[in-house]
Amino acid sequence: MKVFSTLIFVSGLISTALAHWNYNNLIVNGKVVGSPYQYIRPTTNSNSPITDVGSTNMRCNQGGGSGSSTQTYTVKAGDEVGFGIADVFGHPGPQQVYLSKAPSTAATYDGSGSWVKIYSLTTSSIASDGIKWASDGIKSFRFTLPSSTPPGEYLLRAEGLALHGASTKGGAQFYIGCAQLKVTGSGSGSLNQSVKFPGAYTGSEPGILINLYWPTPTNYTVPGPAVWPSDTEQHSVKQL
Ligand SMILES: *[C@@H]1O[C@H](CO)[C@@H](O)[C@H](O)[C@H]1NC(C)=O
Ligand SMILES: *[C@@H]1O[C@H](CO)[C@@H](O)[C@H](O)[C@H]1NC(C)=O
Ligand SMILES: [Cu+2]
Repeated sequence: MKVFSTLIFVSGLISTALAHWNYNNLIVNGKVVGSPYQYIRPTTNSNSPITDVGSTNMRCNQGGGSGSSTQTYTVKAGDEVGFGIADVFGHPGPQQVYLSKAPSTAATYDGSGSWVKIYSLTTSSIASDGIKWASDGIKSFRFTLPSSTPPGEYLLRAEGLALHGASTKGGAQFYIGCAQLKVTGSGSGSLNQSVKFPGAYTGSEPGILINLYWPTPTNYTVPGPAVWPSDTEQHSVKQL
């Protein structure tokens, strides 16, 4: 029995780590640019999630506070961008992306400024057997960098929220990765509807503190501000 339970314990650990992910590839206009982590800040916690919404690690993950080893990729406002992952979105929940303008360069920016949400991929369906997530079974997602994004250097922050253990406060898991972008063009939007990290979440939102399994949820409210510049939630995904 002892051997048996040890085996279960070990395989539990393995499948837990295998269910996790890192955002490692930047996608621009339909293709991966560069090599993994060339334009995305690496983390120092392997693929473990952040669970303390009050931590500065909510900005760009543990070890992502500066980008000295990361390059900055030039895009135009209105380009299509996206993220690829290692290895699978192995836990249920939404995928959201936030954008923050650097005071000077993206590489030296710690993410302490204001962030707007520019992408929110949520449920594909909600039925009597529960919520189906649009990120089920995918390995990448793509979206438009708003054409009104003003020129400058930015951090583009992918956030995957895992809700399998979210029925108690602090049980939700945040998987985070920041890409460094230089945006060109003549966008002149105002980056309003912004939030800070930490600060954007309290951890008690109905979309963060939620029991996915019982009673079966019949609705889902994604946490965070409205999507900028026009409030649109995505229910299906454009993969690479
Ligand atoms: C943000 O700016 C746009 C365009 O100026 C405006 O329509 C919108 O109401 C603003 N939103 C907020 C939350 O201030
Ligand atoms: C679902 O709707 C109820 C009633 O409006 C609300 O109290 C609850 O917070 C919502 N749940 C989620 C996860 O959005
Ligand atoms: Cu896990």
